[in-house]
Amino acid sequence: MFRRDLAKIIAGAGLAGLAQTGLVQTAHAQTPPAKKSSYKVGFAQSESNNPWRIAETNSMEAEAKQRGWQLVYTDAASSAAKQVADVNSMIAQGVDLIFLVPREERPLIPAVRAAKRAGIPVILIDRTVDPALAKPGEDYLTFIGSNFVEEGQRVAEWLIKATDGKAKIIELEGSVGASPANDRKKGFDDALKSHPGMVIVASQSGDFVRDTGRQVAQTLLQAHPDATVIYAHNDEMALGAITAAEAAGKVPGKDLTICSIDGEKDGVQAIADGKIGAICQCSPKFGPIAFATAAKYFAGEKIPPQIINQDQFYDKSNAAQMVAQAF
Ligand code: GZL
Repeated sequence: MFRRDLAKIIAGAGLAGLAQTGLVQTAHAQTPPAKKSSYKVGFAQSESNNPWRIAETNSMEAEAKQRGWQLVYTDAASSAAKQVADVNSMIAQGVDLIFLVPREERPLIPAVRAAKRAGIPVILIDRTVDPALAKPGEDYLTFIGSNFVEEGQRVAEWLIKATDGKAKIIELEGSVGASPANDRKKGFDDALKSHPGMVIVASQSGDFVRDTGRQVAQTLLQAHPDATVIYAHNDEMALGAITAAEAAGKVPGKDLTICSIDGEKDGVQAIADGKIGAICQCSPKFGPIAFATAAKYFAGEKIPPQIINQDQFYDKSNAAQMVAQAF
């Protein structure tokens, strides 16, 4: 059935028509709409459940206002299914472009493909989709964000030095299925494989949320009282882990080495206070780069398939003077 239909489509509509069906991967047609004085763009946010996400939304809204573009903003409230509906609604509204933070790597792919079929470019910011199923420059215009595998590697390298290669590690993972959670785990865990003294005794999701991170840390510290390290995929969960550790009578920075990713103010301050050892930055301030990339697209410039942010690294050598610039 499929082969016969495919033959009919090729015979009838030709490759262009075939491309419209999404049956074959074609390079993302970078044919922007006619130049306008301003644009109507969608921003499909995944949720607003921590300071990082709120800072990202504020950055995007500020940039839209500064440029005088109309922003169609949606918040999926931590539901990938709702985010799919939000993107489909933007397609129906005929926006000129969609900024999307796919909450999880797979559920958003059909919506990304639907936008392409509708001729609406999608820029993935901050998080990405499963690269085995959808590729930048083909299924969507581009991905702008950090290299999450590298973030995990950088924290692991710092930790190996900080513990002389000997640690029992509790890992607090981000939201299940999210690319930063998958890749920060991969980068960190793989970097430890050549160091047998670095043992991950437990790894569980705290959903990137402070209080969930606290509850998970409390449970895992009870199960592993001999743990010497907590690696959290974001500062919010690391700050929750500090509360759990202190409630268990442990002194962060003395009994436990805590490290994480993001670089929010409270996290960098905790380094200065000696409670967190190190944080790899992951800035939420996507507004300028996201809108500048969209403006280049609308001006007919070629957009690269990936634009990778450079992340700072905070430890006791620079935290005190860097707190002011943290988000
Ligand atoms: C990373 C971003 C993550 C942050 C978390 O780009 O998707 O989501 O690290 C946030 O703090 O919840």
